[in-house]
Amino acid sequence: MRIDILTLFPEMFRGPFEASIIARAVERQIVKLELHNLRDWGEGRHHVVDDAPYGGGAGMVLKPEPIFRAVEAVQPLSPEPGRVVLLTPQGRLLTQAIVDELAELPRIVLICGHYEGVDERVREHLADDEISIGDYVLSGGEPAAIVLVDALVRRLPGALGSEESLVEESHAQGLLEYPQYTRPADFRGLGIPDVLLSGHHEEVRRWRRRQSLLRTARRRPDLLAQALRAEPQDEACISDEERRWLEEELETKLDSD
Ligand code: 6GU
Repeated sequence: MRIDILTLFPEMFRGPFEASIIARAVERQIVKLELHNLRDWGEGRHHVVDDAPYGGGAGMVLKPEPIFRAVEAVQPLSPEPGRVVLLTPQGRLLTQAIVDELAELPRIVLICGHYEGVDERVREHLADDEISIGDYVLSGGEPAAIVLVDALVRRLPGALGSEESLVEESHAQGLLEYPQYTRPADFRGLGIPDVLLSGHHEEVRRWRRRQSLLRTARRRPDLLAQALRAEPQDEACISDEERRWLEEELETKLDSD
């Protein structure tokens, strides 16, 4: 996969891209990450990229010309044109399903918005997709682009080591992770659940699954509702026995539709 990133702050990416799983994936040529400074396509001698909003108001708006020119210059750098994704708080909320969809593409071009916003014509006539990483305001799209790249890269074949992939597989999709412990078994008088020391693999598996369900029910009722609606072949799907156990534990009835 190739990801081109158009940004006014390429330096924000260097640290995150030079560490851990992303750096290793780049090294293994599983992903090609190309940073481009939008200012290179700025207007005039001062490479201006922003201007005041029509209609007045505070802040500056990213001008359309530098962004259109940048995309038009970057798309031909590789044979297949990339999906143009604008990172903005108005975008569709990023989920694992969206990450998995984007991870199938051979190429993506990310545009990082900044200042008070981006000229609407970029959204309407240049971007194929708009993504937000959550309902809070960032100063720019850069941290969101880093989040998206991280989530994408770990889905690419070969990006994770065998141990990391195993962790991925054991994580019930659509449910929160169960509690994890490592040595020592007694940390300052704080113990760990006995079942984890029992050596009964089936018991451990059942305990973890139930912890996942309980945690999801208490912290993310929205995710639990989705899992309760899942098809039987889905790993998140909750059996009748599990549902009854959960209802007892929560002392409440759960909707079955
Ligand atoms: Cl993609 N950009 C900005 N500026 N803020 C955000 C965001 C993006 N996603 C959540 N908040």
